[in-house]
Amino acid sequence: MFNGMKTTAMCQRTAAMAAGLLVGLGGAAYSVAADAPSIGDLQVKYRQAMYTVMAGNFAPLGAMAAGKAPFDAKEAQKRADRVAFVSNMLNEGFPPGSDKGKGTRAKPEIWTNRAEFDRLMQDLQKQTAALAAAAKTGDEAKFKPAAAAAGKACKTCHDKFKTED
Ligand code: ASC
Repeated sequence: MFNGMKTTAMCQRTAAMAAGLLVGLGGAAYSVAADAPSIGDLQVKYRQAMYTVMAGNFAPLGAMAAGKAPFDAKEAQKRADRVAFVSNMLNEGFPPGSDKGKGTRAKPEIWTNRAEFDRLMQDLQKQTAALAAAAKTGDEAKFKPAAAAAGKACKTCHDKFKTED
């Protein structure tokens, strides 16, 4: 009888603990799920990371092209190669559904007017390839207009498909 009561009490306590644990875990699982980035959020993060690499490498090129930094042929070639390389990856940053990710400044028109977006992206790829080729010559006179043209390709697409900074 005593043992039986004890067992019952223990069972109840164990059951209560288990229930508490489940509620706790359930709550934790719920809050993790609520805070977890969506696939769209992650796609936006990846996209923005690529553009951060683009900007980080284009900045010294822009400075050299504008005469704000001395022309350094080796540096120009290194940065231009990177910009040209990453420009060929950017398309992967705009899969269907990634129009809705957290913090994006990409306009919905990218997904509704894809042909125009693709055209501007191809122009960027062409201009950055030309910039890399110009930088490779080591000739500042060839580098400067090529950098200006690549910067213009960036800006043309931003003006059309990116919301204001
Ligand atoms: C940059 C940068 C851009 C482009 C653009 C070129 O360095 O961050 O978005 O160049 O300003 O016109």
